[in-house]
Amino acid sequence: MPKPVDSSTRTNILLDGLWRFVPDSEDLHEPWKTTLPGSMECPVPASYNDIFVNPSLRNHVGKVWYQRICHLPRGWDQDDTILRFDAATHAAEVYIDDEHVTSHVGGYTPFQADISGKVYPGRSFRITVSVDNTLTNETIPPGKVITTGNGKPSQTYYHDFFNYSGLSRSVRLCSVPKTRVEDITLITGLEGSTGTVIYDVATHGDAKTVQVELLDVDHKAVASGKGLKGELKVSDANLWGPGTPYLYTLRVRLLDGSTIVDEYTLSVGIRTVEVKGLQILINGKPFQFKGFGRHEDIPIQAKGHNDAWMVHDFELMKWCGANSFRTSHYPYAEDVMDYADRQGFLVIDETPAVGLNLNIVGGLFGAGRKPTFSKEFANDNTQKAHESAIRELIQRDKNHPCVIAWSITNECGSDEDGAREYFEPLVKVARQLDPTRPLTYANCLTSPWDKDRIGDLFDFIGINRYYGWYQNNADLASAEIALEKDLQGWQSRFKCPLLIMEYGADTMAGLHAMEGLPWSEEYQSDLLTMSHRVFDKIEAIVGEHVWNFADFQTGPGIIRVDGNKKGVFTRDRRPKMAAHTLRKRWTEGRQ
Ligand code: GCB
Repeated sequence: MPKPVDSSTRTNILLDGLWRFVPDSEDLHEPWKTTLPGSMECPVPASYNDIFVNPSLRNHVGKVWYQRICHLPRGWDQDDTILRFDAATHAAEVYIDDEHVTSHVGGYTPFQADISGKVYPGRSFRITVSVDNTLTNETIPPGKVITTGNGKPSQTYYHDFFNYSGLSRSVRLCSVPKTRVEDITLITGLEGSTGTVIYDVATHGDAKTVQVELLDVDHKAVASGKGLKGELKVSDANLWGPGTPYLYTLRVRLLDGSTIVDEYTLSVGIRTVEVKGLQILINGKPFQFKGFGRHEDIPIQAKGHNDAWMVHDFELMKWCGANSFRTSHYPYAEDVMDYADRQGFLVIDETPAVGLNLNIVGGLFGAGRKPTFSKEFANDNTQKAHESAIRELIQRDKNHPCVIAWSITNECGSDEDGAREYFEPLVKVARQLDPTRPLTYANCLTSPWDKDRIGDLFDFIGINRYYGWYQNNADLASAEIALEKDLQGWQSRFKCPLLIMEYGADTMAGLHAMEGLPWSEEYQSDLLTMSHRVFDKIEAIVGEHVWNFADFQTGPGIIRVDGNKKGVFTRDRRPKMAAHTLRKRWTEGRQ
């Protein structure tokens, strides 16, 4: 089902707020059959980890239980009732009263259950959900549960952000007609000044007549069509573009005679994306990316979606002069994608396939190498989970004009045996699902240009580099030489656009030093400036995304001080010196 919308035929009730909550334990038997024990309540949407003052819950491994009582409104008897979770990190089992109604694996994409016939208008019912945060070598992202010295389970993982868990996005009850719009796929194009919108509508039930209209911002119809598939043409179309996000509304109506059986509306941005030579063209014009790798990460609520923080983050990005970001390292809340559509930000939309690399630490610090693509780690089941993550991401976000590319993995072991065999089929799936958008991945330094085995499968390549930080630390002069040599290598071998997807330095806000001291605000700013000098010399570079927009929480470790500090803003969104440096470059063209 497409994202829930309100319309003349559809109603949604948000189930956000406090839910009963309890971590799983041996004492709980079929807890969905009764009221959850204890007095804990957990807010939705929020990760549960930082809500309670309880280290063992913060680091909990396994299931937690959420529960609430709902009422189905009187009058909800004609239509179907859908229970929709925008996300549950990472796996969920859902029960209505005593009955299991659905399960889902994958922490950042929506799922739903048709609960019609299990709930009754005017009567209450109980929703119970278990959310399991366990990561194994066969989940995306991967992880491993180990037993610590004191015999307790502990979740380890291969990615650099905290394994925040729970119901971090909204839950809704949706009333939808029995005959309804079930899916829409749009492809927009341009023929001279005429905009084209190819549409393909799928329905549930037997729709007699399908009427499609494209409305402008004043709600005037500018094009219309009939039937499940067709093409709309808009002469002198207003285009969706970076900073100029014109959105039309596609209104699909299913009719029985003159009765509207279902009405679904969707924002449409008419725009094109193309990779040509060393450039990425948006609406036929070369685009230069300025922006960030980000995280969904705020104090207390953690990965919980929050509109106030979202709007503020976009304002800060605009202040810097940014025009784009990557959803590193997982699909962000749908509200973020909708907002990026409306604000005219370009988004590189990434799957949660981060950590498919057993050699990052070994590669950086010279420890022994282990095979990533093997029975023991990224195996056939991992690949299946990865494929499903790609399918669910593209299904969810395929109609967003802001999404201009799919990134199917971050920093995999792309130089290793088995990497090509693992990725080639996944690239094929992604291209079948969406032949219109470029595909990319973020390359890691441990798989350099002369050893990488997958770069040619993609339309452009994302490059993550930390010269001046993990390499040539405190020596920006040598870092500059090494960075340039590295990027020249990629350009000469692959002859495709290169987007710098990560570069940066950990920085303690408030630490100042006159001369090149890593962790100081000056050093971070100097490192960015040094990198910009190099980027500006390389023709294939189509822009830069700084790592990271803001400081974020990670698992504990000797190279992390209360998280990763590479933000140009602190975790509470105060600017470091680097934010001003970026603003100068991105708004005034100064280096
Ligand atoms: C990377 C990863 C990112 C880390 C970053 C770092 O290459 O893609 O997830 O947070 O490095 O700061 O080490």
